[in-house]
Amino acid sequence: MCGIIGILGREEVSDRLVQGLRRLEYRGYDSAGLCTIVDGKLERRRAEGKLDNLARELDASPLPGTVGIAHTRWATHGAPTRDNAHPHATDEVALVHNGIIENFRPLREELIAEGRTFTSQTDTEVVAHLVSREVERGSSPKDAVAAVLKRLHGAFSLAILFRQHSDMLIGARLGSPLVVGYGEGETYLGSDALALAPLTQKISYLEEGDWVVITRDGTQIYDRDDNPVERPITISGASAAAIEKGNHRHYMQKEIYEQPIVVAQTLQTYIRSFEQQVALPDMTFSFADVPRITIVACGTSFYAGMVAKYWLEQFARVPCELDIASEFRYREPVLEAGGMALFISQSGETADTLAALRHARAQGQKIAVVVNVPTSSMAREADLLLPTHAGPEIGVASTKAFTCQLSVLAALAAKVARDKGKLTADEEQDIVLHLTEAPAAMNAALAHDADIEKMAPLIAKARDVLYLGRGTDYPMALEGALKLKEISYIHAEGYAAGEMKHGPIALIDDNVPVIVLAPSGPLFEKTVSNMQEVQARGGKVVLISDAEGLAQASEGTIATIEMPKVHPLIAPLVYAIPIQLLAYHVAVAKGTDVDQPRNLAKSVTVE
Ligand code: HGA
Repeated sequence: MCGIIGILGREEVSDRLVQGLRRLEYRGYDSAGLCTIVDGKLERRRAEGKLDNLARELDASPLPGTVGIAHTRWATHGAPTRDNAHPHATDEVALVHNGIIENFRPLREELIAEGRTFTSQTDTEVVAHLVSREVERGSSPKDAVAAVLKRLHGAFSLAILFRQHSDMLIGARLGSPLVVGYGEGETYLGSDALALAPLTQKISYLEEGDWVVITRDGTQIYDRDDNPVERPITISGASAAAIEKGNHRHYMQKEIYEQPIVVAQTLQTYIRSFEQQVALPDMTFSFADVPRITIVACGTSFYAGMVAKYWLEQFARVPCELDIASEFRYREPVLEAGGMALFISQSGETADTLAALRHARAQGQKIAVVVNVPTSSMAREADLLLPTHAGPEIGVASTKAFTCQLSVLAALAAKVARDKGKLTADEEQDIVLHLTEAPAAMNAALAHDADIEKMAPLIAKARDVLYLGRGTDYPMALEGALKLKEISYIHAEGYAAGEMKHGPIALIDDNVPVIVLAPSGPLFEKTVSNMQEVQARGGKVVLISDAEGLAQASEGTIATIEMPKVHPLIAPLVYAIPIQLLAYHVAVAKGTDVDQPRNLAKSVTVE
């Protein structure tokens, strides 16, 4: 959330800053802004709303300058207006910020008492004034930043520009990601390697508390105690091409269609196909000794975690807790000694999940993470890193990262079960076999796209929608409802099918479509009974099942979506496709902004 980019360049930077923001826009799109130094003055352009508004502003009033910073915002403090858009500036200092300055109120009061005036409602502006005050008192930029960083509480990353130093950029990171990129005679700052992808692949990841002074003579990184430190330069491999839309109308559509390939790619690294075994990276601890697993995540990743809980308990017979990351620390969970805590996050930077990870680490838990960015903070803080190989996910509504998470979690469950002696080699082979069938089954599910598109208008006109499922289809029902909420703005709820009769069934009338996930298998009959209870009360049902299930239960439904017949283990991977496509087509039918839905942003780096 909130994207930052900075360039200390040899040539003019403003076009490249805007292009960099395009690669970061998925992180926030409430407003955007840019600042360079022109004729010894800090010059800004800022615009409310999408980046195109800023680009238009720059066309009308271009900004020269060879050093600059830019920002795309997801507002936390202050409305998404032009005045609240970053960069925030005084005459001396301009800066962009990702995160929250938790103690901004007393700092703001202190600065106002000294006669300073504020022009925004953001927490960020206090930092500009604090640094400026130090500079105005005669400090060097470096000393000014070192002094101010010690006064800030919260999680943030910053890129700072100084009026009197057109050859300098300073960056800082505490809790929100920031990378340094090294080019030919140029140096960059960015929220992630992707933002810098066409500029350079040579990247240093700043560690927690690090800050960096970039000048034309070189780059010096300091740690939180202001000691000069070296951080390795890695070749990122991030490719700007990976974030093109190709022939697709939206990133979300592209990412839905990529799933068979990226799931296969991911599974490949967790399966030894010749031996028909699951294989995890080398470990410093043994699952055999883990008495309990605590799974923590947010949003779609939380639902992947819920599916994993079903699998881990079923295969490995290990007790599993599941927590929403933003609640985890605050409910003071009791964590068993020797336990493993498993964190799931697409970005690996989700602030709530990262804070939960650190809490679990402090409680002596072994830390396992499933992330899509192997260089992320969570990846770097894990005892066991389980990467997904989904490639960059740009659509704000998670799709391919989710199914890749499920693939990794299935392999993990099988491995834990094997190490705990709860799974025979034959059973393991069986699981591997089913997992390897998943990509083809997902392709077969995608073949029903046109049918789903045709029935989407039925859902598009609804104000409320219910999703029902049982077993692992229950988290999938929750995920289906979340997808609808996120991109089509339809109020949707997911329920365990058997729970309907305990309350939610009162919601049923003929205006509320009920989408039932019921692959044929051991739970089919029970789910269908719950579906019939809904139909008996005039509910309008859409049934998603395989040919066998539809043949038995489609009578009286308003629509059906056919899925290939699959083993229950891989059903979540396959049934993810119709719920994603349905949300997608409903959103397109309603004309909402599929890739950048209102109020949301990807990679939630604030608590
Ligand atoms: N607090 C700042 C930055 C917000 C942010 O990083 N969001 O992810 C603001 O509201 O502008």
